[in-house]
Amino acid sequence: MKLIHTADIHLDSKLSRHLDDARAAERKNELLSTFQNIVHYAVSNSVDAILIAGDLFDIRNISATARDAVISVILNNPNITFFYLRGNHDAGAFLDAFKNRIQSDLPENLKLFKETWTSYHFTGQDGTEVVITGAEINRDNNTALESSLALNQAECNIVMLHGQESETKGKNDAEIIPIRSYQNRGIDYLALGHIHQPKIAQLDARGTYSYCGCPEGRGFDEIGPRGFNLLTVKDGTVDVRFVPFAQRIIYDMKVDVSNALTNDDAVGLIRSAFEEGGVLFKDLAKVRLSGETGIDVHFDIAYIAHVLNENYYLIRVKDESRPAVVYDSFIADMSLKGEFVRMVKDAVDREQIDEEDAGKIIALGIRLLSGEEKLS
Ligand SMILES: [Mn+2]
Repeated sequence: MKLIHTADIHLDSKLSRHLDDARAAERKNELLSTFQNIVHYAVSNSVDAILIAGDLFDIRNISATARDAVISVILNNPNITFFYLRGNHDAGAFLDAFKNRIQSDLPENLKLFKETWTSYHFTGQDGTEVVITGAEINRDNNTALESSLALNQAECNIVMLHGQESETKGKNDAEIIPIRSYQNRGIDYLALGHIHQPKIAQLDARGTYSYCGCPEGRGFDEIGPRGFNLLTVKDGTVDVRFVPFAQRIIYDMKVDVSNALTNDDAVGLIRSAFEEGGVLFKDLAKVRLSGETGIDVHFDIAYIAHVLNENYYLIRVKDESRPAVVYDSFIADMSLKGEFVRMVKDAVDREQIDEEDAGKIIALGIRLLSGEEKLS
């Protein structure tokens, strides 16, 4: 039997923290189409069920577009069972709208959970059996959930929860999942949602636990490959594999530009770093220029970003490089530049400023004295 574990899709996310209006609108649609594509993947790969471990929607007022798309995908795929655990961002409004739309009870292939444990005995197309148990954590029930979980050790058990994993025992004050409390309880796979960074780890001698992460990075704080977990249940065990699936990957890259003399040199180094790192034209990247540059090198990051943005979906550039401190080349200079460098070096020797600041001061001073830069 094959199952998909997804979570934190956050349909209708505003995305405005990192993206301009046009791209935010486009990424919002991409979140929705990625969810639909996950279902298409399930259909074409004989997946029996999709486990949604919370945060399917981002806000309480769900758009008609997202609501209708999710309703259609559930109604149009009766052979796929959707185990939908509502997370801390989800709304009951969706389920009300769903019932309204079909003027009857929710369809058989949509399974829900409540604030106490609910178990579903589920049989796949190949006859494999699994028990899927879940509960929706809130501020008041998490210690009760820990103590009331009762699984049949003889079954293959998948447990679904949405909350923050914690080393320590849960207090009744937050959506906390104390992982240790779920050890040696008969869990084969603990399907979690809430943390957006994918993670697969050993739960105990028997089981695995995993945050599958959000299927699309939504900003420069959600970097790296995103996708879902494909679970294969066989002979009472659950094998888990992360499937990269995001339409665009978001990167955060440090690029050493020590050897660049011009903006276009820097662009060239960034392009090479992108090629090496597998960054595609459709991707997003935050590039941090690093290293020690020549004293008369000055990067125009707006220009560098502009050139890269002609090819890539979205590139942000930040200059974290610093000028190498090269006293020697000016120290014997009889000009005003030489006098200036000697003055700064003197301040370093007397520990009035540090080497890093000295580098920046010298670089700016030399440019000013060369007439390249105006004080503003
Ligand atoms: Mn979330």
